[in-house]
Amino acid sequence: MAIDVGIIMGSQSDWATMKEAATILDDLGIRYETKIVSAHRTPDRLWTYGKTAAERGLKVIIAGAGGAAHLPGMMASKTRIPVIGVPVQTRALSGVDSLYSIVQMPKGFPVATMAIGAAGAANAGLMAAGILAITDAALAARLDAWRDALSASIPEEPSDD
Ligand code: RP5
Repeated sequence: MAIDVGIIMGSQSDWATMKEAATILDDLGIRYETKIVSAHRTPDRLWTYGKTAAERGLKVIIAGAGGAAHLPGMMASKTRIPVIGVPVQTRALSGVDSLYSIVQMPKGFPVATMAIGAAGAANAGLMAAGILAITDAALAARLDAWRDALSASIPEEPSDD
């Protein structure tokens, strides 16, 4: 079976955050791979990944990085496959550095940038699901059910517990 989504990250230390995207894809039955691909430490790996992503059949790439977070943008420069960027929260600047590094792409090479940290990674999984659901009715039904379940879990009134 073909892999639809590539989850890539700049470092092993990003995995705790990027796992949130993987969990969503697991919940929705979406096939994915996970790779460490660093714009600065493994630039050749980045190049090869971007160059072969379309021919390998990937449909969406989720890219997370922190600090000088060039991975999502560089990947978007190398492949036409939609790239969803996740700014990983950093200790020094709380992830604002990551966010600014990812979001301010020049015209021509977009990155769909999520929120900083775990919520952004989970939303990246949901965004990938939404893109894939356009052409996959069964996935669309699973995604609708996931959204309905989340809505149903929200109480109507606050409690002291
Ligand atoms: C970035 O530098 C990575 O994406 C990571 O968020 C950050 C720190 O990496 P480590 O020093 O923890 O490997 O390239």
